[in-house]
Amino acid sequence: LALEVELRHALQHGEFVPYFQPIFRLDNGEVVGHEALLRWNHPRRGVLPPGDFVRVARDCGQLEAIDWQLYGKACERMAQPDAGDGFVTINVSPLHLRHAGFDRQLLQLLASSGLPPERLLIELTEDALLEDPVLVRATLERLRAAGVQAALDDFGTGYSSLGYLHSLPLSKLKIDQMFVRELDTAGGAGANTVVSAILTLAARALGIDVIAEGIETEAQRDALRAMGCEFGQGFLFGRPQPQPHGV
Ligand code: G
Ligand code: G
Ligand code: MN
Ligand code: NA
Repeated sequence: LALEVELRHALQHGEFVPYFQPIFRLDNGEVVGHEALLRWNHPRRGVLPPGDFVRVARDCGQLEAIDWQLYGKACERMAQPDAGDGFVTINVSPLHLRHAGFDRQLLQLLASSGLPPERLLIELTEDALLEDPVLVRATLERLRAAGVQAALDDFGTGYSSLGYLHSLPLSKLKIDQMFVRELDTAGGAGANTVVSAILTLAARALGIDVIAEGIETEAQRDALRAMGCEFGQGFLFGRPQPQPHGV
C-alpha cells in the first residue's frame, strides 16, 4: 500500500525515466537504434529496475500511466539532434493493446514529441499478440500505415509461432537472451540449431530483421555473425544508460 502511494507521487513528479541500450550491426559495429527501458529514478533509493515495482504498479492500475510517461520522455529525448537518427524501441505490454485507442494515443505522443513515426518501433511479446487478435492486427496495421513498426520481443520463450511473422505486420524479431547465453556453452549445439532456423525463416524467407539480445561475449557475437544474424544488443556493446550511445 505504501508503494502504491509512492508510485502515484512518483508519477506526478516525473520520476519514471528511460534508460537507453544501444542496438548494433554485428558486422561493422554501427549503432542502428536503442531500446528504451523503464527505470524509476527514486529520490532516496536511487535508480530502480522494473522488477522492483512493475508488478505492484500493474496490480494497482498505474502501469499504463507509468509507461506513457516513459514513452513520452523516450521519444522526446530521441527527437533531439544529438541522439542521432536511429530508431528507438519501446516495450508495449498486453495492457495497452487491450485499448482500442492505443494507436491514436501513440501517434499523438509522437506528434507532440517531434519524433518521426518511422523512427519508433514497438516491442511486443507473444502474449500481447494473443490478447485479442482482431484488435491487435487492426492496431498494428494502422500504426504501420502511419510509419510505426513493430517487433516481436523475447522470441523463443513463448509459443514462438513463426506464423505470427507472416500473418501480422511485424518487421523485426528479437531472439531471447536465453538462446544467446547457450551459444558458446556445452549445450551450444541445440541453441545454434534453433537460432539458425530462426534466421533462415525470419531473415531469409520473410525479410524480417533479427536482433539477438543479451550478447555478453565476443564468442557469442562471432557465432551469431557467422550464422548470418545482422543485429545485436547486450552488455558487450553497452548497458542501458540514461543517455543515448555516444552522448
Ligand atoms: O530493463 P530490464 O533492465 O531490467 O527490464 C526488465 C523487464 O522489464 C523486461 O522484461 C522488460 O521487458 C520490462 N520492461 C522494460 N521496460 C519496460 C517498460 O517500459 N514498460 C514495462 N511495462 N515493462 C518494461
Ligand atoms: O524483456 P526485454 O527483452 O525487453 O528486457 C530486456 C532486459 O534484458 C533488460 O532487463 C535489460 O537490462 C536486459 N539485458 C540487456 N542486455 C543484457 C545482457 O547482455 N545480459 C543480461 N543478462 N541482460 C541484459
Ligand atoms: Mn524488449
Ligand atoms: Na526481449
